[in-house]
Amino acid sequence: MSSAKRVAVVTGASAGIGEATARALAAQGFHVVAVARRADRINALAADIGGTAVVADVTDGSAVDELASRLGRVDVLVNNAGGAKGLAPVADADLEHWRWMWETNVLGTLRVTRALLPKLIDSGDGLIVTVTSIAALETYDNGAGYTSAKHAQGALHRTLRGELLGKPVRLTEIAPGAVETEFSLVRFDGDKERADAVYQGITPLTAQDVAEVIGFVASRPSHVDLDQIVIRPRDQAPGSRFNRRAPQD
Ligand code: 8X3
Repeated sequence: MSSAKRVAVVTGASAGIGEATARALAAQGFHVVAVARRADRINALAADIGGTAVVADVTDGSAVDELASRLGRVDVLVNNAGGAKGLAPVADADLEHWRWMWETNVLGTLRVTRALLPKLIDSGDGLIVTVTSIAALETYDNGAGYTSAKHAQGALHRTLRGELLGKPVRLTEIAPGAVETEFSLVRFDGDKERADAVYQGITPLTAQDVAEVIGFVASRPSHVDLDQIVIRPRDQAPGSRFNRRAPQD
C-alpha cells in the first residue's frame, strides 16, 4: 500500500476509542489503516473515511507481520487494541482472564510496535500513541489482572522514549478513566446489566472525548511531544471512586 498522505494505523478500530480515533485522524487528513478482528465493522469504517481495513488480531504474530508487509509508509501508530476481562480478587484470579489481558494489552502492543517501528522511524516524523488507562498508573481492588497488564503496557511504551532518543519518533501515552464503550461489556462477558451499572449515575467520558485529544496530539509540530495525558470524567477520582448520583424518578 502506498500513500501520498500521512498514514495512521489504528488498532482496535472496530468500535469505541479506536473507531472514533480513526474518524478523527481521517478528518485531519490522514490515510487511516483500521485494524481489528471484526471485518464487517472495519470494512464499513474504512469505506466511510476513505481508509484501508486490515483484519488482524494483535495476539496473532503472523497476522501482525502480514499487516506490516502490506504497509508502505507509517507516520502514526495508535496502539488501542486491548481491554479487561473479569473483576476478581487476586485470591480468585482466573488465569485465562489474566492471559487474555496480558496477550492483548501487553504482547499485542509489543508485536504491533516492533513490527511497525522501522517504518515509523523511516517516516522522519513518527508518532506512537499508546492508549493505556488510569489502570496503568493506579491499582484498585479486584482489578489486578487488568491493572498489572496496563502497568506493563505503560512500562513498555515508556521504555521506548529512552531507546528511541535521537530517532524521529514521538511517544504519547493516553491514560483514560471511565469511557463508555464496549469496555465493560467485554469485561463482564456480555452481561449488559453489570456493564451498564458501571456508568450509572455518572457522566462518563465518550470515545469521542478521547479521540479529540489524540487528534490534538497528532497535530502538534514535530518537536512537541505530549508525553503522558490522563483523562478522567469529572465524576471519577483515583482508586476508581465515583461520584454517583441517585437515579431520578
Ligand atoms: C478503564 C479505566 O476507570 O473504567 O481503562 O477502570 S476504568
